[in-house]
Amino acid sequence: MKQFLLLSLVLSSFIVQALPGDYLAQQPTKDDFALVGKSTQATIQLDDRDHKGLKRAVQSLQQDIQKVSGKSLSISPKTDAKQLLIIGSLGNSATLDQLIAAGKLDVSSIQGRWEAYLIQVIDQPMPGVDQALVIAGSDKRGAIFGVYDLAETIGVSPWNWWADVPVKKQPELYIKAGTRLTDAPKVKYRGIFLNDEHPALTNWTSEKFGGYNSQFYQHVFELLLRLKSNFLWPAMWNNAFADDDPQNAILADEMGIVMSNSHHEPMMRADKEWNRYGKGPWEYSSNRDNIYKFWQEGAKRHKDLESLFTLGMRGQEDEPMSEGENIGLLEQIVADQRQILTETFKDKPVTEVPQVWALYKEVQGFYERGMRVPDDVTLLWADDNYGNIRRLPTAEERGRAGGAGVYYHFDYVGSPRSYRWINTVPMAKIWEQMNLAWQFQADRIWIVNVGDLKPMEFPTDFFLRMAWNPAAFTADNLEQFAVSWAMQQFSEQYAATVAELIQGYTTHNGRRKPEAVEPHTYSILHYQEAERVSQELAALVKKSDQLYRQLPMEQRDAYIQLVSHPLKASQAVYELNRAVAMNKLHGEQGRVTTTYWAEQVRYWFKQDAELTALYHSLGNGRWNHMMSQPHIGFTYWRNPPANLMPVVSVAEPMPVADMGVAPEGSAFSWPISEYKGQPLALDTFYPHGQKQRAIEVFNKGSLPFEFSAKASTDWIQLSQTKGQIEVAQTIQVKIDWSKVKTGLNVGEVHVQGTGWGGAKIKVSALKPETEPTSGFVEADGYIALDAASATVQGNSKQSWWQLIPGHGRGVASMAAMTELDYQTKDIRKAPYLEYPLYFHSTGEFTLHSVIAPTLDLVPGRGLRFALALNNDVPQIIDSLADKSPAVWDNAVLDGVRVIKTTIKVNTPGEHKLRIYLVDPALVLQKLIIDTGGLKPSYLGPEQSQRIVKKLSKT
Ligand code: REL
Repeated sequence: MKQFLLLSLVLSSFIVQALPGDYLAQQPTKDDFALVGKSTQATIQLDDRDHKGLKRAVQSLQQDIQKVSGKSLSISPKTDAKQLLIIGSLGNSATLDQLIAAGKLDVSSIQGRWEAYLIQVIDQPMPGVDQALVIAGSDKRGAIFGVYDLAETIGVSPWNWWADVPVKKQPELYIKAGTRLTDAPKVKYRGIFLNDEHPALTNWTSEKFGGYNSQFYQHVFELLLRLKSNFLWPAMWNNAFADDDPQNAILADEMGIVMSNSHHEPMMRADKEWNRYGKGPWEYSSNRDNIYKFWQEGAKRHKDLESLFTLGMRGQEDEPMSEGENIGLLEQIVADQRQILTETFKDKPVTEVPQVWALYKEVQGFYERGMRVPDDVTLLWADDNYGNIRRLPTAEERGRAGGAGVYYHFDYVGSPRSYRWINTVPMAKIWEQMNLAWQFQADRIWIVNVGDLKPMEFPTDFFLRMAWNPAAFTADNLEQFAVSWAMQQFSEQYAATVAELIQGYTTHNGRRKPEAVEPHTYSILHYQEAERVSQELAALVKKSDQLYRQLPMEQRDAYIQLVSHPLKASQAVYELNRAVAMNKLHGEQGRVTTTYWAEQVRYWFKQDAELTALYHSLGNGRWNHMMSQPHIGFTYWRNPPANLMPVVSVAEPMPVADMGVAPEGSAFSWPISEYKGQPLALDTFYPHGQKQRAIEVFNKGSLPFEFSAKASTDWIQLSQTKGQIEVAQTIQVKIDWSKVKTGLNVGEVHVQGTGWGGAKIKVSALKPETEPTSGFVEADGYIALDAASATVQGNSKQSWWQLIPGHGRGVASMAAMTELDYQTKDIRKAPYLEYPLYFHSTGEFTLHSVIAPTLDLVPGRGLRFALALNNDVPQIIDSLADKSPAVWDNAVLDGVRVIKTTIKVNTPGEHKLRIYLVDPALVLQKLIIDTGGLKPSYLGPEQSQRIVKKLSKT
């Protein structure tokens, strides 16, 4: 976190290329173009002939300029002003033609390209005009994107309407003289899928717009265009885009959005339309004629509207086709669908009608078993619904005319657990996966399931901007993007903190989605894990609240939506679960604090409801319903119908004093331990391990009592030896290592209070024979390493280990990357990560390699790495050796896969652990070597202590 902040501060004035350019003059000179000058203002010139969608965008720009500067620029087809903002698409603007003919404008950089635009300042463009700013698009959307580029540049965030981000007001707006920039997208279709939309989005749309009609969709389309995207799968749970409001499809086309339907809705017809109009069963083998006609109508309806036809067929409501529907039949279905398209599009060959085959869920299996579609159809590979791409094109597939795309998820309804409530996907995870898509040339379609859209502003923005130009995003500039993004939404001085907070809460949610966090997820017994996470979140919330108080009033609503709500709501769900776990433990131990934890559960449950209510009250209910997705009380994959307050126990304390004693790391406490025959002990102390361990002395009754604690030997140090207990107190136990002999030392702490005899807690301290000289030191029964602590050896242009900051459960991960299709031949020559270790013990130990839940997305390759101790022959590990559903379930819930292997340490002392690169896409997060004392926990222990060898002076 600290590293992140530092980097952010250093770069806070740096704008990532992916955000609009810096052609707005902050200190204008007389040569700059005055869009809005002191006493002048430009006229927007737009040809009457130009696209209606462009006109709409220009009108939005006009309003944006007004919001920013207070001045309303007029829009005119004429060129009779001194200062002109000339906007047009090539071939539809006489003014652009004139400038090109006069040699004033060179459009060769955009001509003939898909969605390209050029923004240029021209002096004396034509007689009578002093200066012009030209926005020329190679086509309709190119021009629209140019217009919205200018809107962003003058200070209007794409989230102005959708997240109440205020515009950055400036009375005068100048564009730098000499500005000339060209841009065009790298991924052809870039879009979102509105899905799983009930209750939140559906209730909101019906309250605000009366349903999923064109008044609603107009805002979705505009958002997409402002984010320079062009593609939509509409909401479909109980909706049919083109049928609910016939204007929907017409408006999409007019504004410039290419419509399609989700993977189980072929031929531009919604699933729900079949319920409304279909005759007979949705079974092609038995009801071909009716389904054929149904599809014919879809093709006809969308013939003149820009569309991407989904081919194939699945069962209704996202189910596989019924048994008996086989590859042969599916090939027939695609052939029939092509036939329909051929008949409908008489004016062009069917190969020029954009079509996609979504290889989602079971459909990928059809492909793997040999089913093929015509070459011009785009193959849409999907993730596993949890953000891990299942497959990317092979070299042969990359040669297909239709190319490939990727369908990704930020939201999902299904097993092992739905996640529909809040943003849970860290930016670095999206980058890591979509960068692979880009490397493997899956660049025709990038579509992401954004659920209700609203809580996914940041990842959606990131995904779509990355789709525009994936090459501009590298592991090294991701954090800069977050800062630049934050700068666009809020004042510059808050940007670094905003980026840090977003990174903070998404790292937390990436560790485990709130819906899947359970009371027992994070350990309340070991490594202070649950408490540590609690402190991390509390620190973020504190920072967030401080920032909130400093923020100008007008930025606060946006801040709640984009930063503080998701952070605090994630904290509430986490703390609720921690409190349930504490309530259970304290209940079992009979503590008076049981009731305190029950109240904590109620507090966080109420807090969650209040956070939702606050969100819904913003702007007089502007976002009412938007956070109404139930998210507490899951018992299986499906969400509960409403948030469910967990069952808690309440203690009725005895009217006397009664002592209990619990050592850290143990669910047992005194005196229960006596009856269970479980002697109490603290985990063994090591010189380089945990510094202190706690003994809790607690009350089970309502009257106070005196206690005393005595160590049996002078090397055991206690933070206190007596006191009065009303509720509970903690005695911290430390070791005075100067008084400890080499080998195992055993003593005890005797705690006396009420009750007979008192509690005796065994304390052991193990002083190894040798003093560690260098490396991460074995202590407490393990060595834990953060992947990013490696020394990287042997990186080459063909294959390399890449540090990805902000990735994974900690601060960074190490990813195996290679040139496309590169195969590691000689593992000994492959790049490797090296970790210096220091062992006190010898033997066969289990190494836990914690990796991202990436899949073997390159056919024929696994997801392998190799490991070796020192110069041993590297041992190849197939991280996907176990492909059972249960293993996958755990991996996606845990956000990591843990691969266990055995390593043999023959001698104590210094060793080197090496992790060799074998297959690309493997991402290493952490390594833990269990030397016999590793305790169960979710994240594993924090990194072990490292001794750095002092260089001897020469
Ligand atoms: O994430 C998906 O693509 C599917 O789950 C959806 O298409 C599907 O509509 C699901 O929400 C319906 O139950």
